[in-house]
Amino acid sequence: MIDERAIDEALRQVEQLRAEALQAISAAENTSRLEEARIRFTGKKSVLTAVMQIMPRLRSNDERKTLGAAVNAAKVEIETALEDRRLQLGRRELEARLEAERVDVTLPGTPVQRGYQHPTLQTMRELIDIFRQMGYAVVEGPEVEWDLYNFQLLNFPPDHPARDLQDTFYVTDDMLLRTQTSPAQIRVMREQRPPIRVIVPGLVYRDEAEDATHLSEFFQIEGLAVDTNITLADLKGTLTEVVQRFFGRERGVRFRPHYFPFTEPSAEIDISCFACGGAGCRSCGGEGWLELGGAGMVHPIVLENGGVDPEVYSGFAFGLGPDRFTMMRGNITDLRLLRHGDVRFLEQFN
Ligand code: FA5
Repeated sequence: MIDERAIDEALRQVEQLRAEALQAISAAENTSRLEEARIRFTGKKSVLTAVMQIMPRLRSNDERKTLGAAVNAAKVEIETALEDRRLQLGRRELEARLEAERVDVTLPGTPVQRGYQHPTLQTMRELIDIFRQMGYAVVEGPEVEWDLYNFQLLNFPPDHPARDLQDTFYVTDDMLLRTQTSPAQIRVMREQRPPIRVIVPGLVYRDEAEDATHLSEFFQIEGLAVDTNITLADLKGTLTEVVQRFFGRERGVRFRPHYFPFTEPSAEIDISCFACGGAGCRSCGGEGWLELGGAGMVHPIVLENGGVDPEVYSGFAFGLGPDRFTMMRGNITDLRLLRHGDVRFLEQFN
Protein backbone atom coordinates (compact mmCIF):
# COMPACT_ATOMS: atom_id res chain seq x y z
CA MET A 1 0.00 0.00 0.00
CA ILE A 2 1.27 3.43 -0.89
CA ASP A 3 1.46 5.91 1.95
CA GLU A 4 1.35 9.59 0.91
CA ARG A 5 2.98 10.81 4.06
CA ALA A 6 5.62 8.08 4.18
CA ILE A 7 8.33 10.19 2.51
CA ASP A 8 7.90 13.07 4.93
CA GLU A 9 7.91 10.71 7.87
CA ALA A 10 11.05 8.95 6.59
CA LEU A 11 12.92 12.20 5.95
CA ARG A 12 11.94 13.41 9.41
CA GLN A 13 13.34 10.17 10.89
CA VAL A 14 16.60 10.50 8.95
CA GLU A 15 17.02 14.02 10.21
CA GLN A 16 16.31 12.94 13.77
CA LEU A 17 18.79 10.05 13.57
CA ARG A 18 21.41 12.31 12.07
CA ALA A 19 21.02 14.74 14.96
CA GLU A 20 21.01 11.96 17.55
CA ALA A 21 24.10 10.36 16.02
CA LEU A 22 26.08 13.62 15.94
CA GLN A 23 25.05 14.26 19.53
CA ALA A 24 26.11 10.72 20.64
CA ILE A 25 29.43 11.06 18.79
CA SER A 26 30.39 14.32 20.40
CA ALA A 27 29.25 13.00 23.80
CA ALA A 28 31.33 9.77 23.55
CA GLU A 29 34.09 10.28 26.11
CA ASN A 30 36.26 7.33 25.07
CA THR A 31 36.93 5.12 22.06
CA SER A 32 34.81 2.24 23.27
CA ARG A 33 31.74 4.49 23.69
CA LEU A 34 32.44 5.84 20.23
CA GLU A 35 32.51 2.31 18.85
CA GLU A 36 29.10 1.66 20.42
CA ALA A 37 27.74 4.76 18.63
CA ARG A 38 29.25 3.65 15.34
CA ILE A 39 27.54 0.26 15.53
CA ARG A 40 24.25 1.79 16.56
CA PHE A 41 24.13 4.38 13.76
CA THR A 42 26.10 3.03 10.80
CA GLY A 43 26.44 -0.73 11.25
CA LYS A 44 24.57 -3.27 9.09
CA LYS A 45 21.81 -3.52 11.68
CA SER A 46 21.78 0.18 12.45
CA VAL A 47 18.71 2.37 12.78
CA LEU A 48 19.69 4.37 9.70
CA THR A 49 19.72 1.22 7.57
CA ALA A 50 16.31 0.35 9.00
CA VAL A 51 14.86 3.58 7.56
CA MET A 52 15.58 2.23 4.06
CA GLN A 53 12.98 -0.47 4.61
CA ILE A 54 10.40 2.14 3.95
CA MET A 55 11.42 2.32 0.24
CA PRO A 56 8.75 -0.07 -1.16
CA ARG A 57 6.05 2.09 0.38
CA LEU A 58 7.12 5.25 -1.48
CA ARG A 59 5.07 6.53 -4.42
CA SER A 60 7.66 7.46 -7.02
CA ASN A 61 11.25 7.02 -8.09
CA ASP A 62 11.81 10.66 -7.20
CA GLU A 63 10.75 10.04 -3.66
CA ARG A 64 12.93 6.95 -3.46
CA LYS A 65 15.89 8.99 -4.81
CA THR A 66 15.21 11.75 -2.31
CA LEU A 67 15.19 9.31 0.61
CA GLY A 68 18.27 7.45 -0.66
CA ALA A 69 20.17 10.70 -1.03
CA ALA A 70 19.11 11.88 2.44
CA VAL A 71 20.19 8.61 4.06
CA ASN A 72 23.56 8.67 2.23
CA ALA A 73 24.21 12.29 3.13
CA ALA A 74 23.40 11.54 6.78
CA LYS A 75 25.68 8.50 6.68
CA VAL A 76 28.60 10.46 5.22
CA GLU A 77 28.14 13.19 7.78
CA ILE A 78 27.97 10.68 10.65
CA GLU A 79 31.01 8.79 9.37
CA THR A 80 33.03 11.97 9.07
CA ALA A 81 32.06 12.94 12.60
CA LEU A 82 32.99 9.47 13.82
CA GLU A 83 36.39 9.64 12.19
CA ASP A 84 37.11 13.13 13.60
CA ARG A 85 36.06 12.09 17.07
CA ARG A 86 38.08 8.87 16.83
CA LEU A 87 41.26 10.78 16.02
CA GLN A 88 40.58 13.25 18.79
CA LEU A 89 39.89 10.60 21.42
CA GLY A 90 42.81 8.43 20.26
CA ARG A 91 45.18 11.37 20.69
CA ARG A 92 43.73 12.16 24.08
CA GLU A 93 44.01 8.54 25.26
CA LEU A 94 47.56 8.26 24.02
CA GLU A 95 48.51 11.43 25.84
CA ALA A 96 46.90 10.15 29.04
CA ARG A 97 48.76 6.87 28.75
CA LEU A 98 52.07 8.57 28.07
CA GLU A 99 51.50 10.72 31.10
CA ALA A 100 50.47 7.81 33.34
CA GLU A 101 53.22 5.48 32.19
CA ARG A 102 55.97 8.02 32.14
CA VAL A 103 59.32 6.51 33.11
CA ASP A 104 61.53 8.59 35.29
CA VAL A 105 64.93 7.60 34.03
CA THR A 106 66.62 9.47 36.86
CA LEU A 107 65.17 7.11 39.53
CA PRO A 108 67.62 4.51 40.89
CA GLY A 109 66.91 1.03 39.43
CA THR A 110 65.63 -1.98 41.37
CA PRO A 111 68.74 -4.01 42.13
CA VAL A 112 68.74 -7.45 40.49
CA GLN A 113 70.06 -10.13 42.81
CA ARG A 114 72.92 -11.88 41.06
CA GLY A 115 72.89 -15.64 41.03
CA TYR A 116 75.96 -17.78 41.51
CA GLN A 117 76.84 -21.39 41.31
CA HIS A 118 75.99 -23.86 44.07
CA PRO A 119 79.12 -24.63 46.12
CA THR A 120 79.15 -28.30 45.07
CA LEU A 121 78.95 -27.30 41.41
CA GLN A 122 81.86 -24.89 41.98
CA THR A 123 83.78 -27.88 43.38
CA MET A 124 82.81 -30.03 40.39
CA ARG A 125 83.99 -27.34 37.97
CA GLU A 126 87.32 -26.98 39.72
CA LEU A 127 87.92 -30.73 39.88
CA ILE A 128 86.92 -31.13 36.23
CA ASP A 129 89.39 -28.35 35.30
CA ILE A 130 92.17 -30.08 37.21
CA PHE A 131 91.47 -33.38 35.45
CA ARG A 132 91.23 -31.68 32.06
CA GLN A 133 94.67 -30.19 32.59
CA MET A 134 95.89 -33.73 33.28
CA GLY A 135 94.53 -34.94 29.94
CA TYR A 136 91.19 -36.42 30.98
CA ALA A 137 88.13 -36.14 28.76
CA VAL A 138 84.68 -35.58 30.29
CA VAL A 139 81.86 -38.01 29.45
CA GLU A 140 78.43 -38.62 30.95
CA GLY A 141 76.33 -41.66 31.71
CA PRO A 142 72.61 -42.19 32.37
CA GLU A 143 71.19 -41.71 35.89
CA VAL A 144 68.62 -44.45 35.28
CA GLU A 145 70.80 -47.47 34.68
CA TRP A 146 70.55 -51.22 34.12
CA ASP A 147 71.36 -53.50 37.06
CA LEU A 148 73.63 -55.17 34.52
CA TYR A 149 75.90 -52.12 34.21
CA ASN A 150 75.58 -50.78 37.76
CA PHE A 151 76.35 -54.15 39.37
CA GLN A 152 76.68 -57.32 37.30
CA LEU A 153 79.32 -56.25 34.77
CA LEU A 154 81.19 -54.61 37.66
CA ASN A 155 81.59 -58.05 39.17
CA PHE A 156 78.69 -57.88 41.62
CA PRO A 157 76.76 -61.11 40.91
CA PRO A 158 73.02 -60.95 41.78
CA ASP A 159 73.35 -61.97 45.45
CA HIS A 160 76.73 -60.42 46.13
CA PRO A 161 76.92 -59.05 49.71
CA ALA A 162 78.66 -55.83 48.57
CA ARG A 163 75.33 -54.77 46.99
CA ASP A 164 74.16 -54.18 50.57
CA LEU A 165 76.68 -51.32 50.89
CA GLN A 166 74.77 -49.37 48.24
CA ASP A 167 71.07 -49.51 49.19
CA THR A 168 69.38 -49.19 45.88
CA PHE A 169 66.30 -47.50 44.47
CA TYR A 170 65.00 -49.99 41.90
CA VAL A 171 62.83 -48.82 39.02
CA THR A 172 62.10 -52.38 37.84
CA ASP A 173 63.81 -55.68 38.73
CA ASP A 174 66.58 -54.99 36.27
CA MET A 175 66.62 -51.17 36.18
CA LEU A 176 67.65 -48.77 38.94
CA LEU A 177 68.84 -45.27 39.83
CA ARG A 178 72.60 -45.63 39.55
CA THR A 179 74.19 -45.95 42.99
CA GLN A 180 77.59 -44.94 41.63
CA THR A 181 79.12 -43.47 38.48
CA SER A 182 81.14 -46.68 38.00
CA PRO A 183 78.77 -48.22 35.38
CA ALA A 184 80.23 -45.60 33.03
CA GLN A 185 83.51 -47.57 33.18
CA ILE A 186 81.86 -50.39 31.20
CA ARG A 187 80.08 -47.99 28.84
CA VAL A 188 83.33 -46.11 28.08
CA MET A 189 85.44 -49.24 27.56
CA ARG A 190 82.84 -50.64 25.19
CA GLU A 191 82.98 -47.44 23.13
CA GLN A 192 86.65 -46.45 23.20
CA ARG A 193 89.84 -48.36 22.69
CA PRO A 194 92.76 -47.77 25.09
CA PRO A 195 94.51 -45.53 25.89
CA ILE A 196 91.53 -44.27 27.89
CA ARG A 197 91.51 -41.28 30.24
CA VAL A 198 88.03 -40.12 31.17
CA ILE A 199 86.12 -38.66 34.06
CA VAL A 200 82.36 -39.01 34.51
CA PRO A 201 80.72 -36.40 36.75
CA GLY A 202 77.09 -36.80 37.79
CA LEU A 203 74.41 -37.53 40.37
CA VAL A 204 73.98 -40.91 42.04
CA TYR A 205 71.25 -42.16 44.38
CA ARG A 206 71.18 -44.40 47.44
CA ASP A 207 68.43 -45.26 49.87
CA GLU A 208 70.43 -43.86 52.79
CA ALA A 209 69.37 -42.71 56.23
CA GLU A 210 70.76 -39.19 55.76
CA ASP A 211 73.20 -37.80 58.32
CA ALA A 212 75.98 -35.19 58.53
CA THR A 213 78.12 -37.04 55.96
CA HIS A 214 75.52 -39.02 53.96
CA LEU A 215 72.93 -37.80 51.47
CA SER A 216 70.60 -40.00 49.44
CA GLU A 217 71.25 -37.96 46.28
CA PHE A 218 74.85 -36.89 45.88
CA PHE A 219 77.50 -36.23 43.27
CA GLN A 220 80.35 -38.44 42.20
CA ILE A 221 83.16 -38.01 39.73
CA GLU A 222 84.26 -41.31 38.29
CA GLY A 223 87.71 -41.61 36.76
CA LEU A 224 89.11 -44.29 34.49
CA ALA A 225 92.56 -44.65 32.99
CA VAL A 226 93.35 -47.73 30.88
CA ASP A 227 96.64 -48.21 29.06
CA THR A 228 99.64 -50.51 28.94
CA ASN A 229 101.71 -50.52 32.13
CA ILE A 230 99.39 -48.57 34.39
CA THR A 231 100.26 -49.24 38.02
CA LEU A 232 99.05 -48.46 41.52
CA ALA A 233 101.75 -45.79 41.69
CA ASP A 234 100.00 -43.92 38.85
CA LEU A 235 96.74 -44.07 40.77
CA LYS A 236 98.28 -42.77 44.00
CA GLY A 237 100.24 -40.06 42.23
CA THR A 238 97.24 -38.87 40.24
CA LEU A 239 94.81 -38.68 43.16
CA THR A 240 97.32 -37.14 45.57
CA GLU A 241 98.03 -34.45 42.98
CA VAL A 242 94.32 -33.75 42.41
CA VAL A 243 93.46 -33.60 46.11
CA GLN A 244 96.40 -31.37 46.95
CA ARG A 245 95.80 -29.05 44.02
CA PHE A 246 92.27 -28.66 45.25
CA PHE A 247 92.89 -28.36 48.98
CA GLY A 248 96.47 -27.13 49.18
CA ARG A 249 99.83 -28.88 49.44
CA GLU A 250 99.76 -28.98 53.22
CA ARG A 251 96.79 -31.37 53.40
CA GLY A 252 97.41 -34.93 54.47
CA VAL A 253 96.07 -37.57 52.06
CA ARG A 254 95.94 -41.24 52.96
CA PHE A 255 95.09 -44.40 51.08
CA ARG A 256 93.39 -47.00 53.23
CA PRO A 257 92.93 -50.59 52.00
CA HIS A 258 89.33 -51.37 51.17
CA TYR A 259 87.20 -53.74 49.14
CA PHE A 260 85.29 -53.09 45.93
CA PRO A 261 84.30 -56.03 43.70
CA PHE A 262 85.39 -54.14 40.57
CA THR A 263 88.93 -53.17 41.64
CA GLU A 264 91.83 -55.21 42.94
CA PRO A 265 93.56 -53.98 45.00
CA SER A 266 91.13 -51.34 46.28
CA ALA A 267 91.54 -48.36 48.53
CA GLU A 268 89.68 -45.45 50.02
CA ILE A 269 91.17 -41.97 49.87
CA ASP A 270 90.91 -39.90 53.02
CA ILE A 271 91.83 -36.32 53.80
CA SER A 272 92.72 -35.01 57.23
CA CYS A 273 89.70 -33.30 58.77
CA PHE A 274 89.60 -29.50 58.39
CA ALA A 275 87.27 -28.99 61.31
CA CYS A 276 89.34 -30.74 63.99
CA GLY A 277 92.75 -31.08 62.34
CA GLY A 278 92.69 -34.83 62.98
CA ALA A 279 91.53 -35.02 66.60
CA GLY A 280 88.06 -36.32 65.65
CA CYS A 281 84.79 -34.39 65.61
CA ARG A 282 81.19 -34.50 64.33
CA SER A 283 82.21 -33.51 60.78
CA CYS A 284 84.50 -36.52 60.39
CA GLY A 285 82.48 -38.90 62.53
CA GLY A 286 85.20 -38.85 65.20
CA GLU A 287 87.81 -40.28 62.79
CA GLY A 288 90.11 -37.31 62.25
CA TRP A 289 89.93 -38.18 58.53
CA LEU A 290 87.14 -37.85 56.03
CA GLU A 291 86.61 -40.23 53.15
CA LEU A 292 86.69 -38.44 49.79
CA GLY A 293 86.47 -41.38 47.44
CA GLY A 294 87.12 -44.97 46.53
CA ALA A 295 89.67 -46.24 44.05
CA GLY A 296 91.67 -49.22 42.84
CA MET A 297 93.17 -51.10 39.95
CA VAL A 298 90.46 -52.16 37.51
CA HIS A 299 89.65 -55.85 38.09
CA PRO A 300 90.62 -58.11 35.12
CA ILE A 301 87.02 -59.37 34.93
CA VAL A 302 85.79 -55.78 34.53
CA LEU A 303 88.35 -55.10 31.79
CA GLU A 304 87.11 -58.21 30.00
CA ASN A 305 83.47 -57.13 30.43
CA GLY A 306 84.48 -53.85 28.80
CA GLY A 307 86.08 -55.70 25.89
CA VAL A 308 89.64 -54.86 26.95
CA ASP A 309 92.30 -57.59 27.08
CA PRO A 310 93.67 -57.77 30.67
CA GLU A 311 96.79 -59.52 29.40
CA VAL A 312 97.74 -56.42 27.43
CA TYR A 313 96.18 -53.55 29.38
CA SER A 314 95.76 -52.49 32.97
CA GLY A 315 93.95 -49.56 34.45
CA PHE A 316 92.96 -47.66 37.53
CA ALA A 317 89.60 -46.21 38.48
CA PHE A 318 88.27 -43.98 41.20
CA GLY A 319 85.02 -42.45 42.38
CA LEU A 320 85.24 -39.15 44.23
CA GLY A 321 82.50 -37.44 46.28
CA PRO A 322 82.45 -33.70 45.39
CA ASP A 323 79.92 -32.99 48.16
CA ARG A 324 82.49 -34.21 50.66
CA PHE A 325 85.19 -32.05 49.00
CA THR A 326 82.88 -29.04 49.39
CA MET A 327 82.17 -29.92 53.00
CA MET A 328 85.84 -30.16 53.89
CA ARG A 329 86.98 -27.02 52.14
CA GLY A 330 84.04 -24.91 53.27
CA ASN A 331 84.26 -26.14 56.87
CA ILE A 332 80.65 -27.26 56.58
CA THR A 333 79.68 -29.44 59.51
CA ASP A 334 76.64 -31.07 57.92
CA LEU A 335 76.27 -32.10 54.26
CA ARG A 336 72.48 -31.70 54.42
CA LEU A 337 72.96 -27.91 54.56
CA LEU A 338 74.11 -28.12 50.94
CA ARG A 339 70.71 -29.40 49.86
CA HIS A 340 68.37 -27.22 51.91
CA GLY A 341 68.55 -24.32 49.46
CA ASP A 342 68.83 -21.69 52.21
CA VAL A 343 70.33 -18.70 50.41
CA ARG A 344 71.67 -17.24 53.66
CA PHE A 345 73.82 -20.34 54.02
CA LEU A 346 74.71 -20.84 50.36
CA GLU A 347 75.71 -17.24 49.63
CA GLN A 348 78.65 -17.54 52.04
CA PHE A 349 80.35 -19.60 49.35
CA ASN A 350 79.83 -17.05 46.59
C1 FA5 B 1 81.82 -46.05 45.25
O1 FA5 B 1 80.73 -45.58 45.00
C2 FA5 B 1 82.69 -46.64 44.21
N1 FA5 B 1 81.96 -46.70 42.97
C3 FA5 B 1 83.95 -45.80 44.05
C4 FA5 B 1 84.99 -46.43 43.18
C5 FA5 B 1 85.08 -46.11 41.85
C6 FA5 B 1 85.86 -47.37 43.70
C7 FA5 B 1 86.01 -46.69 41.03
C8 FA5 B 1 86.80 -47.95 42.92
C9 FA5 B 1 86.89 -47.62 41.58
P1 FA5 B 1 81.76 -45.37 47.78
O2 FA5 B 1 80.46 -46.00 48.09
O3 FA5 B 1 82.79 -45.41 48.82
O4 FA5 B 1 82.36 -46.00 46.46
O5 FA5 B 1 81.50 -43.86 47.36
C10 FA5 B 1 82.52 -43.06 46.82
C11 FA5 B 1 82.49 -41.67 47.41
O6 FA5 B 1 81.22 -41.07 47.24
C12 FA5 B 1 82.67 -41.65 48.92
O7 FA5 B 1 84.04 -41.70 49.27
C13 FA5 B 1 82.07 -40.34 49.30
O8 FA5 B 1 82.94 -39.27 49.04
C14 FA5 B 1 80.92 -40.26 48.36
N2 FA5 B 1 79.71 -40.77 49.00
C15 FA5 B 1 79.35 -42.05 49.20
N3 FA5 B 1 78.15 -42.12 49.81
C16 FA5 B 1 77.77 -40.86 50.01
C17 FA5 B 1 76.60 -40.25 50.57
N4 FA5 B 1 75.61 -40.99 51.02
N5 FA5 B 1 76.52 -38.90 50.62
C18 FA5 B 1 77.51 -38.16 50.12
N6 FA5 B 1 78.62 -38.63 49.56
C19 FA5 B 1 78.75 -39.98 49.50
